[in-house]
Amino acid sequence: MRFSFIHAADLHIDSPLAALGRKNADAAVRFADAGRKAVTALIDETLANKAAFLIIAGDIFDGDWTDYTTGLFFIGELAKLDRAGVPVFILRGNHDAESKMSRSLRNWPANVHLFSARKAESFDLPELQTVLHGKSFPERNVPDDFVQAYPKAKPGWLNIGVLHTALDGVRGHASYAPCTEDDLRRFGYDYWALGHIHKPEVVARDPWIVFPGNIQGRSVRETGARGAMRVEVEDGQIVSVEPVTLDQARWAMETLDIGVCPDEEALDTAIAERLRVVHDDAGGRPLALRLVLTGATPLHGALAAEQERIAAECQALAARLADDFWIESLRLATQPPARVFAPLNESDALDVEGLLRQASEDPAFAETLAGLVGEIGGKLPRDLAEEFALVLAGEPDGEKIVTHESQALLLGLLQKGRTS
Ligand SMILES: [Mn+2]
Repeated sequence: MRFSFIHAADLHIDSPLAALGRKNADAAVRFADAGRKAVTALIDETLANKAAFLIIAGDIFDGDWTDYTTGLFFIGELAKLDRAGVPVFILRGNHDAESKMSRSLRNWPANVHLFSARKAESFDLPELQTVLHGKSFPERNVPDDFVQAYPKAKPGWLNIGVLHTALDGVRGHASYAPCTEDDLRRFGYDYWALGHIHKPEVVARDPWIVFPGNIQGRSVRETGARGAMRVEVEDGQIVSVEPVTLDQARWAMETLDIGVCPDEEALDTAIAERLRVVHDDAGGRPLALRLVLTGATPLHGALAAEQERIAAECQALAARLADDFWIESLRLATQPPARVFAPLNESDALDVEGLLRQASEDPAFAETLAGLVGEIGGKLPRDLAEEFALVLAGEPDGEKIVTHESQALLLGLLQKGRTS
């Protein structure tokens, strides 16, 4: 006997996506629609796969609804599965527990099985020799031993545990219903259908302990493909667990080393190239990108001085690829080039003086210089080093003064070199 099921979690229906609104109203609308479209994609995927059932392991809603349209949208989607005879197993997570309105609606489609919040319960699917165990969050905070109330495995059946948990709490989400992999192993289930952690992760394969992640990234902290897991079962054994991509808008964060770019033209080329790769990866979805520029570059000062224009240039390059490709933000993490510290008599076209002047206002440069001052101290003969340290320590802002003095000295030497 062969069948499949779909495991999803953390739909957070109608929760607002991070604001792009002020920069681009069209973008904001398309991103806002993505959350609901991803839910529709989940239902379509379940139907197209002829999945035996669908599991949603909590945080279906983000909190209380502003009105009933949020609930009615979800009910409408579930009804599509009901008409196709596909059961849905749902539990409430910490976010749902705060949604009073979702509890006030009575007329859910008949295929919806909601795990009780009063006690752990099991739903049998005898024709599939499969049983699902689960418990809803009665309120936002649950006792730490929450999972201990789950029932014993049913021997000879495929046992699935549905649980909303932070697991061991190392994945950067609030620690709800904490437990360890070993806690889960002891139950002897075949598959733990978890929810709560938004990043997809197959935590273990024996038994399967799986976070499908959220179905739609909601901010630049939730980058990359998002969706659900498709689980294949053959003769009572799980034979594959594969992610299915469902997100309808994509967030990305890219770091680009521009140390090799001698000028803005080269910079444009490097950025355009990277934008094309990121855009291809997003598969035609609306895309929001945070771009971080790094590297030691002669453009450092100019970029810092004109950050707004450079961001606009990036947006202009993105617009060449698609009208729904937005630069969420441009972050500069570049450094002045090492050549600033090169011998002064090196003949090159670089405006060292200009760079130094720009760099003198740059905290990163000041830090580098302070580091060098420290290094010099370390290399001096012991008695001189002691005196050097006393000079530094004797001033309230010793290092800063030395830094300024070194800069002044360098500039002075440069000027002298030019006029002589
Ligand atoms: Mn949660």
